[in-house]
Amino acid sequence: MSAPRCRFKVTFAGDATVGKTSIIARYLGTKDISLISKTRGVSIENAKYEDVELIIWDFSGQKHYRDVILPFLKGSHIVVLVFDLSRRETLVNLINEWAKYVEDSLGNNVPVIIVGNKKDLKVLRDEFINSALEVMKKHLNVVEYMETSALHGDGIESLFNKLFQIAHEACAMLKNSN
Ligand SMILES: Nc1nc2c(ncn2[C@@H]2O[C@H](COP(=O)(O)OP(=O)(O)O)[C@@H](O)[C@H]2O)c(=O)[nH]1
Ligand SMILES: [Mg+2]
Repeated sequence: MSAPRCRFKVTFAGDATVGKTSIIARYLGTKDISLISKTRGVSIENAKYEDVELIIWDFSGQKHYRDVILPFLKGSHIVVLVFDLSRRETLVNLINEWAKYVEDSLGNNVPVIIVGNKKDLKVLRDEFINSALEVMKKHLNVVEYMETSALHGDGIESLFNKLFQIAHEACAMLKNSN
C-alpha cells in the first residue's frame, strides 16, 4: 500500500470521563468500551482513509496533566472538544477552560468540532447547549456540533467521516497550491 499523501493531527480534549477514549476506541473497533483503561497523559492512535492519515491524540483530562496540554495541542490541524451530555459542568468547563487552551495554543483558525457524548444519558437541554456553542463560536472556528454515544455507537461514524472530510479538503487545497 502506498504511503498516505496527507497526515493530519487530530486532538481530542475535554474533561476526564466524558468518553474521549471510548469514542476513539469505538471507531477503531473495540466494541466493549468497558475494557478501555484510563488514559494516562496522552495516547496516540492512527486511522487511514484513502490518501489521508489521521494521527489521533487522546488526552487525559485529569488535572495534574493540564500543565502539559498546551505544548501537546501545538500543531493540531483539527481539535475535537468533548463534553458529557449528562453532566452540565463538563460543557461549562469546555467554555471556561478547554476553549481557552485551544485559543491560547492554536489561535482561532483551526477547525474545532464540539462533541456531546453519552447521548444515551442526555439530560442537558438544547437551549443550554446552543447558548454554550454561541459563546465558543466567538473564540474558536467551530465547524460542527455533533452528538454521539460511544456506548451504542451512535454518531461515531459521522464524526470520523467529518474529520476525514475536513482533512481531505485541506489536502486537496494544499495539492492545488503546490
Ligand atoms: N452511558 C455511556 N457511557 C459512556 C459513553 N462513553 C463512555 N462511557 C463510559 O464513561 C466512562 C469514561 O469513558 P472514557 O472513554 O474513559 O472517558 P475519557 O476520560 O474522556 O477518555 C467509562 O466508564 C465509559 O465506559 C457513552 O456514550 N454512554
Ligand atoms: Mg481517556
